[in-house]
Amino acid sequence: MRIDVLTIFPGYFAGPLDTSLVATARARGAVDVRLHDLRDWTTDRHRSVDDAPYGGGAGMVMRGDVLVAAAESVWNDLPPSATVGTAGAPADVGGAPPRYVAGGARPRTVVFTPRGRPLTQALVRELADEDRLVLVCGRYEGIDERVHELVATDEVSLGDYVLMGGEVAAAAMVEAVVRLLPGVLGNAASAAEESFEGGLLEHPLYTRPPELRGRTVPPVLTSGDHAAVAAWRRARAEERTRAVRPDLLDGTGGAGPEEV
Ligand code: 6GU
Repeated sequence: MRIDVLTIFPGYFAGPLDTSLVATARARGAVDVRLHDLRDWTTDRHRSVDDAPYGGGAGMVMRGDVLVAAAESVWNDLPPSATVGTAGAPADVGGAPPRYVAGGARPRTVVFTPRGRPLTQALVRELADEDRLVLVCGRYEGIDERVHELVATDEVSLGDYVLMGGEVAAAAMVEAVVRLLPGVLGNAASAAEESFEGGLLEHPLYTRPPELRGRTVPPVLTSGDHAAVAAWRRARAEERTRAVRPDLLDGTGGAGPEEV
């Protein structure tokens, strides 16, 4: 899979991309992550990616011309010079029309925004099946509405709270998607047993030592009775889900099990 990330803070991703399983997946060629600095598509001396909102109001808005030019570049593997300043019409790349254009056919392109639909494991599974993902990180008070119309195939939020930009959400999505790619997790079963995959939160886990500050391990786990262990884990998972995420069980309010 190839993932392109468009951001004004490419340096933010150094940690997440160079750590642990994501780093290993990249080294093995399971995923090709490419970072792009949105300022490479700006047209002015100050390289500005934002401007004041039409109609007035507080805060700044991310410019649609910069984001559309960046998306068309990355979709079509064109250098910034081919699409910078093409707000009025798609880039003219020597006769042949670009394969992907804003508002037309385009790779799966996620714009991160608190107004998007929440990132769930169901969406992560869906995205893990794509050949390409383009992730667009918003900043400032918001993004020009025409970017949502012309660039986004998906609008995604990390949850019901406000961040300063989409970078954390993009890093979360990369990590969630990459761990589902073939060959990335050592033990395929561990992906299926995780919280959410069965519509429940994960049961408690224990490892050595057998006693920790006076707390022992539930005897069933050392009984050798596999059926009893499975029943105990199922009961604890249901108990925990009922206590902290009842919406996963009864379908009221939050995403139901089939949506998680
Ligand atoms: Cl994707 N962006 C911002 N700015 N805030 C958020 C978010 C995204 N998801 C939750 N809060």
